[in-house]
Amino acid sequence: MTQTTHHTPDTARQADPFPVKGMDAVVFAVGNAKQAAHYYSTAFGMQLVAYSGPENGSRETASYVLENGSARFVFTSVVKPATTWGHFLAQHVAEHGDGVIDLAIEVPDARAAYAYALEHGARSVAEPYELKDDHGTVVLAAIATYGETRHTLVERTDYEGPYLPGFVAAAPIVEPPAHRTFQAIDHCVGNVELGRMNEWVGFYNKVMGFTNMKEFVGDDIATEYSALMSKVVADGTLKVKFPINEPAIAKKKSQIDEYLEFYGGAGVQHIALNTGDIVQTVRTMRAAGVEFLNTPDSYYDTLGEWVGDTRVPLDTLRELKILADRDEDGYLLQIFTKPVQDRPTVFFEIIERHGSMGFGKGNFKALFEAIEREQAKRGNL
Ligand code: TYF
Ligand code: FE
Repeated sequence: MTQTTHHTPDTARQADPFPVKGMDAVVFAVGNAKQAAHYYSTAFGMQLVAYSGPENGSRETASYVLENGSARFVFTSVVKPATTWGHFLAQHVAEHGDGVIDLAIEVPDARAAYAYALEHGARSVAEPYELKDDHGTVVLAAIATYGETRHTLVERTDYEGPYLPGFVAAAPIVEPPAHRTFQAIDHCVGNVELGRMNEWVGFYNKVMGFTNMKEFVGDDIATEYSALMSKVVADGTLKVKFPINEPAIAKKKSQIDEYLEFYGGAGVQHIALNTGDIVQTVRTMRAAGVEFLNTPDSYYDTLGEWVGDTRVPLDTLRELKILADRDEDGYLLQIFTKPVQDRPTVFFEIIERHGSMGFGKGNFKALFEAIEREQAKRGNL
C-alpha cells in the first residue's frame, strides 16, 4: 500500500478499490461569504455560478459557488445565530478563522466509497444521503480527516444543475478576466501535528487506497532549512493529490507550528491551482492586488544553471518572482501567495506543469526562506 508510484496502469485502475473522478470542491467556512465571493471573483478571476441562501430556502447559511475551469470553491457563512450545521460553521470560524472545512471528492459511487472507507478505519461524519431537486439527485456521504476537516464523497451521476440540489444558478459578479487565471485544482495540502504525518499518510493509504508519490521532505532537508517534513499521497490516476506536512524541530520556529498555533490545530494549508500561462496569471492577480511571496534576485542568478531553459525567459521569471524546478520528467513553474486572511494560515499556489509531476523540491530552500522572512515580520522567530 505504501509503494512509490507516479503512474498506475489501466489494469490496476480498473481494480481500484476507491475510484475517484477528481476534486469536487474546496469548501470554506468564512466570516463573510458575500465578500469572499467578491474577492475570489475580482482578485482570483473566478466566476460565481451558484448560490444558496435565505432567499431560496436556506435559513441559517449563505453559500456562494465559484468556478474557474474544473476548479470549484464554495464559501459559506452563517446569516444568524444558528443551531446544528450553522452552529458548526460559526464555531469553525470563531476557532480557526476563515478556513477549509471540506475537501470534497467526486466519486462514481458515494455509497460504495463510504462503505470502503468505513471498513478501512475512517470515522463517519455523515452517512450516505440524497439531495434532490428539479435538476436531479446527488448522493453524498462524508468522512473525517485531519483536524476538523472532512472529505465529502459526492456522486453526481444523475444531476444537471449548477452545484447541488437546493442551489440556484447565479451570474458572475464581475466580467471574468480576459485571461483565465487557472483551470483546475492541482493538489490540496494539509498541516498536521508534530509526529503525526505518517499516521495521516497511513490513513489515506488504508481508507482510500492512495499511494505515496516519490517526492517527500525527510529529516535531512527538514533540519537543514525547511523545518517541516512532507509526504504526498495520491489516487492511482493522480487526479487527487494530498501532500501532508508536519513541523520539524529545526533552527527556527517551523512555519507549520505557526500555522497550527494560529489555525488552532491541523487543517488545510494551501491549495495549488493549475494554469497554462503562469505569467499572465501572475500579472492579472498582482494587478488585482493579490500579494505573492518575494524571491531574492540571487535565486535567479543561478536558476538557469540547474533548471535550464523554460517556456518563460529568465528575466520574466525574475520580474514576477516565479519559481522553476526540473526533474527527470520535465519542469514546472510555481509561485505562492501570502496568506489570504489576517491569520497566517491558508494560502494558494499557482503552478504551470511541463511534464514534471513533482512539487518543486528544488525550490524548497528558496521558498522556505521566503516564508521565514514573512514569519519574521510577524515576530515569530
Ligand atoms: O505542496 C507542496 O509540497 C509544495 C511545497 O509549506 C510546499 O507546494 C510545501 C510546504 C509548504 C509550502 C510549499
Ligand atoms: Fe504545493
